[in-house]
Amino acid sequence: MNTNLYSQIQEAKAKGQNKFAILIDPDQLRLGKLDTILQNAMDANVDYFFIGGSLIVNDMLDKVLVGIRELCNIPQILFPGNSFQLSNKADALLFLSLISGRNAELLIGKHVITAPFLRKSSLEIMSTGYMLIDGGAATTVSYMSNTNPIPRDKNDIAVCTAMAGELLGLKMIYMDAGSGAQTPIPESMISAVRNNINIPLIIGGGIKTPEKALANVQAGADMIVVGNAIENDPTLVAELSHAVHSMNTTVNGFDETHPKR
Ligand code: 1GP
Repeated sequence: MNTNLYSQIQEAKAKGQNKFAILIDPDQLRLGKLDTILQNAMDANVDYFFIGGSLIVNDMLDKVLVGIRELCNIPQILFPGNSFQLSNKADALLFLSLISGRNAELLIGKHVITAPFLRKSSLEIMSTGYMLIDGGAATTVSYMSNTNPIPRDKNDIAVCTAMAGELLGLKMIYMDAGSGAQTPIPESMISAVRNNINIPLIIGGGIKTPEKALANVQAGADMIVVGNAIENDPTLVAELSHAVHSMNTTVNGFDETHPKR
């Protein structure tokens, strides 16, 4: 069981090394594709799996977590769309507070309900300020959360929101255009936020190409998350992972903080 993923993320950030995570939504996943995605992820040194979705309608969560664990040792981080998406079978949990919204339930309400379970669980808890950014069309997460995303041309709102999250003591900021977003987060917003916070910055939503992933890390993202594009085409894993890791310092050809598995 991995118990110190946050330290790993912080150390990588301090060394200027970027991380790549694949989002696996147990609802969307056709299980036939899981084996291919896992093999490609191991071959390409993917750093993490994020597991979750806005609307898990089946009971696949535990099955997916166990299935992945049997086949590979890439850490699994829960990215829950609601308080039912919890499982001790994962390594860690993004304890998300939806700081771009004004829905009290998602700022603190659900957290109160889940705190007793989390206190007893073996999960590493990573408190994360979650910021929805307008990705060009209404996404499941904006509808389900009953919140408005931050307009994509309002860098100042994004910066102030992320700064507030850091000042509140949150450990990471996750800016998300929403799964399947038509338009990913603009690089100008990523760099504006990067220049004003010190905690790790995760970027996701609508990233479909290695070029976009690279542009995002060049703009200051510490971690890139891709889901849909990989579900549609698992062969993209290698190029995306390579692009995200391409700026990392290497030792003897290998990422210093990411030994080949
Ligand atoms: C969504 O950031 C993730 O929360 C990934 O989005 O599925 O569009 O890659 P995509």
